[in-house]
Amino acid sequence: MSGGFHNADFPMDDQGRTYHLMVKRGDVANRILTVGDTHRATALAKYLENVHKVEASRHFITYTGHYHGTPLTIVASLMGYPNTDFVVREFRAVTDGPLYFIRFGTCGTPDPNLRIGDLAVGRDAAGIIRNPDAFRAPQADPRAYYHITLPVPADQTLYNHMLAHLRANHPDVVPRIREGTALSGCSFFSSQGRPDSHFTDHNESMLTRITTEMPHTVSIEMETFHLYDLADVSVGHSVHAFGCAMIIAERSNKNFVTPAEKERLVTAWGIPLLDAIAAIPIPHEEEMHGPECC
Ligand code: DUR
Repeated sequence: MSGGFHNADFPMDDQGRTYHLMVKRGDVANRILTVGDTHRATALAKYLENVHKVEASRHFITYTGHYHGTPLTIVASLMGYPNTDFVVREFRAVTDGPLYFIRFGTCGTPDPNLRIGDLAVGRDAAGIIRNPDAFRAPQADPRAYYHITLPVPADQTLYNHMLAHLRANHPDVVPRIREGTALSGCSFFSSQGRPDSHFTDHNESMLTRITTEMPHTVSIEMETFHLYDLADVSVGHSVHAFGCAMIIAERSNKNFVTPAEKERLVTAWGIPLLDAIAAIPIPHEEEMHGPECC
């Protein structure tokens, strides 16, 4: 166990481990698959060789190993903006060179043409942020309760690589890839337009608002926008991001995924995505210092 953390601005212990993920230099590869829950991370980490596991007390788990010979990290990044922030910043702090984050999450969809089991891919992403100030006074405009941000595009080169690789190597799954805008709420409930009789959320018109203001929306979840936002403001654009999510909720008819179907989707989409991540070209990779695990 470590003797404590130093530097309140970016806490690290004496062994150079970060405060929330507990990762140090050598623990993280430059190609990263981020999934929401520990179960999905553990299921996909079975496909890595020479695995090194870092489990932090806050439930983050980082697996790093080789995927068909290529160093690759799979992280359980949990849910929402703050957890996404921890993962991206703490991984960035302990690595060198470009970082490639591929988010493979779950989502709902407002689009009645999309189905549970489809993969919603974020060509761009926008946030839906609850505005607490609006709740302290009556609002003439019901849109004042939630701010929908401007969309941030995915990393174009990474996006093209991922889609091209999936199309060339996994043509069977291609018909179920749905490209469009990923919307990331600051909550699973209020900002995603879920009714909750215990709270005054002023979100009754949210799904209609999404389908009229953001008609290309394929997914509603809680992370992709922050990932794209951070990648966009990374110094020297050293962070590259691509976000996709398997649809588990059809918001137009209230259908929700069964446990068996969700389990099946983890590898049905996870393996094609791992294949595509391992094939991401990294400039000057041979000169870089890779992870120490493997
Ligand atoms: N998620 C949503 N909304 C949905 C379905 C899935 O936010 O309707 C994602 C994002 C978050 C987790 O990580 O799953 C919440 O259950």
